[in-house]
Amino acid sequence: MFESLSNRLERSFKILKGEGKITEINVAETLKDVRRALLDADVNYKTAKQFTETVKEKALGQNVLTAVKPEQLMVKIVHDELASLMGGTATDINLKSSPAIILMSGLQGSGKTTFSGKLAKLLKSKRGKNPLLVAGDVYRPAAIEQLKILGTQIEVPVYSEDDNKNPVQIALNAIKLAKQNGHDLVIIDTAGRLAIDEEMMKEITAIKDAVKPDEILFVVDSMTGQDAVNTAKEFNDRLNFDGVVLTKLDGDTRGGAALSIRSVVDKPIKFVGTGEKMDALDVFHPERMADRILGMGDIVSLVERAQEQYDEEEARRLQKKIAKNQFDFNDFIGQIQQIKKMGNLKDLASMIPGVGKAIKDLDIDDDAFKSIEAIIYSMTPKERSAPEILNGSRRQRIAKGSGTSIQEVNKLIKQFDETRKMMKMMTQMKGGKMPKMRR
Ligand SMILES: Nc1nc2c(ncn2[C@@H]2O[C@H](COP(=O)(O)OP(=O)(O)OP(=O)(O)O)[C@@H](O)[C@H]2O)c(=O)[nH]1
Ligand SMILES: [Mg+2]
Repeated sequence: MFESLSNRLERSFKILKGEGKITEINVAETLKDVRRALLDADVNYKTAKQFTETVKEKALGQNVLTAVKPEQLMVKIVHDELASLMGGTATDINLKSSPAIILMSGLQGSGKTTFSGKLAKLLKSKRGKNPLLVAGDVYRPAAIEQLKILGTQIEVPVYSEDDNKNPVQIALNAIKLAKQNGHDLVIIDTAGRLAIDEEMMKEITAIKDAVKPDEILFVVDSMTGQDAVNTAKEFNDRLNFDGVVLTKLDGDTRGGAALSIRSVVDKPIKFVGTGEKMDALDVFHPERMADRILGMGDIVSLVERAQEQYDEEEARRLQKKIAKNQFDFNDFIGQIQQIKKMGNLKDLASMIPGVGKAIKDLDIDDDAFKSIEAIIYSMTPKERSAPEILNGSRRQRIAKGSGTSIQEVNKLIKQFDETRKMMKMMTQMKGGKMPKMRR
């Protein structure tokens, strides 16, 4: 799977081999190569550009970890960004209603009928569901037959009406029957259609409006690369589907669809098909897919361990300084950087239970630290490490240099002193334990 992309990325990381650290220059060279690899894998141009820009920012903003080499750090950053590009965490399908109704959509031959069977089998065996498959492709008698054969194979009943050419009615009748017979899951297979075929698009919209599905899944052949992404966009504009199923990942697909769909339609990939057999179905996990693409799981965990260790050492170092009342402005600015790295302040604060609602209308943004940072950066290194020496004339100079006022500088220093005292007290109270900092 994605073999050529894997090889190309691996080669890109080699550019950093032997380099002492990540610099503007070597990172640019590496990422030029990464971008080319992505484009060759048929990743959307904008997506590839955005991707390398994010990686660059992360790479240059990293702490220098002595335990890992620049190329290893780069593997880890690219890995995490690949996972985040594909949606970050796995997204489950919605099966809360009874019966839960799942509607298939997609182009001809994309794999809808095969996937309908696979999904019924998976949800029956792994989630204890009692599914009913519905033959909603009324245009080809062979299509109904195909679903019936699959149904027999996986021992799931198939609802069909051989003489009825109205898929809306068939779907409604099937749901009625499902309720009578205690099926808690209804999977509606539909005919393949082109987004440009207005009649056919109206038909699936009518089915959607009539049955109000809990999940509309868009099934797409991953071999079609960028076309898959474009079709996804067209179907999504019409149907506002809930998730994507990527089929035929067992072939020599280059990976473009898997990597670009999320960033183009902003809908999660939920399943991947990896063969023609009824059990060739995987729940999609962005992290695991990133592992597979890079095939460098050991490096990723190595860097993770080093980062954790760095955090622990850093916390220990700070703790010592606080206990000795040596916490200075360098540490202070380091802490501010850490907080900023964790992301948007308002988002962070709203994760604290009860705080979210309270700060909804408050204007907290990441500029909150701007003047604090400006003041600290206007201090000399000596002043930062020995704040005691900050007399009146030094404060005057800092205010001028940072574009703030002497009052603001005084206020910050006073707050800093108080914080320092409080931190010292806290470490004494808690027996010297500091909470671990996370990046
Ligand atoms: N290798 C491979 N083949 C697949 C996969 N999924 C489906 N197929 C094959 O692709 C072909 C088309 O699959 P169908 O399930 O009939 O596709 P469909 O979307 O229902 O097609 P229409 O009903 O004609 O629109 C069949 O030969 C399947 O066996 C997959 O994940 N891997
Ligand atoms: Mg079909």
